[in-house]
Amino acid sequence: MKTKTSAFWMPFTANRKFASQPKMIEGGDGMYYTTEDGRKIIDGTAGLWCCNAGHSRPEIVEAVSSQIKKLDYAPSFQLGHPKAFELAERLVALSPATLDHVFFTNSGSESVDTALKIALAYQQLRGKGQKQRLIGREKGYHGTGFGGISVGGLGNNKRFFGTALATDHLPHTLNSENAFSRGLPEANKNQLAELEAIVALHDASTIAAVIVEPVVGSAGVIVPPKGYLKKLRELCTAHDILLIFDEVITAFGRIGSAFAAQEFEVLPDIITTAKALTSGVIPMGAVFVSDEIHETFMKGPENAIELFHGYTYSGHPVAAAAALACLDIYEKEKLFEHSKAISSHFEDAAHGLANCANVKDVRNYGLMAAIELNSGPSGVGTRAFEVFNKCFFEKDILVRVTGDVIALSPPLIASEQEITRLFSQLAEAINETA
Ligand code: PXG
Repeated sequence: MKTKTSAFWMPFTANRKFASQPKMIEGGDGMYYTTEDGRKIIDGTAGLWCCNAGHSRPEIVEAVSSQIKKLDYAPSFQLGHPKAFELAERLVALSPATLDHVFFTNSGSESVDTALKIALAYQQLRGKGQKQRLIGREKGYHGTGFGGISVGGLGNNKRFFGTALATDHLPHTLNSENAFSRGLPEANKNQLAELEAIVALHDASTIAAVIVEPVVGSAGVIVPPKGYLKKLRELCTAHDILLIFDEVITAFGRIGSAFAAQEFEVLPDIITTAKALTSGVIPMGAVFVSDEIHETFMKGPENAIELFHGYTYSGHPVAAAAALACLDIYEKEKLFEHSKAISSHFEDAAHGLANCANVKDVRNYGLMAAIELNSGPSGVGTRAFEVFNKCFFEKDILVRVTGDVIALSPPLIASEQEITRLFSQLAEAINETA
């Protein structure tokens, strides 16, 4: 029976276009989705960059169902349940040393808002209350809360919704001279000069934090130039500004290490995560906070609430059970190591599309890749959207499209053969759309 589509107002979707040609997914298993018409398609995007362990893993299904039977819900306000504490301990064992405290949320957007609020409150608590400005970056995506869109750098996500917070933005690092770079592009421009200019303009005494995605996801896999993140850390430290890494996409093996902070050997003060924390099975996010920041809050009278912030579902037992089962899979199957091991095959496969029709750039790091096309005759995004449709309906692969960029981020369980097939099907779709 055809599904009725009018009641569900779909997020970030051309709703009327969708209704005219719905793309429905009815099942998931490992690397594959099953479509409404019964085709098995390769999931080239891990859902929305989140299903790192693959779909419908029996171990997670079992952990979730037995948790619901035992304890479906318990508050985390002035109460606790053991799974949330167990999960926090497991997580800080994975995170960079000194980021030893975890605040639970339910999404990446909530993780970002939480991180920004902690940064602002921290500055007040240590007597630097003037430090209230937040610095994001052009093309940054930090979710859709008012905090996230304020520091975010994508015009469409901001322009209808006012200007909530005091912000400024670093320039993005996409540079056409570096087109077709494999992995990290060369640092052939001083892309952080603007941070010095921003500090000169507003003064460091008014700036609380800088937030960046270590590798930009949503805006089309923009890989940091060599040395950029280290330099950013140095400048933040020199000006007494907190550095927040938004790792909602990059954490949990997407680029080979548990966190991008470890991959790039740069220690931020706060890391935001969500998505692959539970492999997308149950919504959950986690914000990792440094000892120094946490300590600053843990002063004052012991009976006083230290941070007036939290969510009904912070540390939800079923989400915590899903996350623990998911971390077990990552560990047992060595999926972060596997992700790293197959990343050079993935890189070769992605750059194998450099000569396909209308390809303008190929970018990659870890298991993230972007194939950027020249805009089609009917405007930005139309050609890439056509490729997306062809992939879904004819080539049996799922890819992600933003603007003219086709993004790939398969589950970490992908085999070399599946990656080869994913890119060869995509190459056909691109050439047939020329
Ligand atoms: N930060 C980053 C870096 C993200 O990528 C969020 C925050 C917000 O997370 P939630 O869970 O609130 O959606 C994200 C989300 C895409 C795409 O296709 C990317 C995201 C979400 C949906 C689609 O690029 N990233």
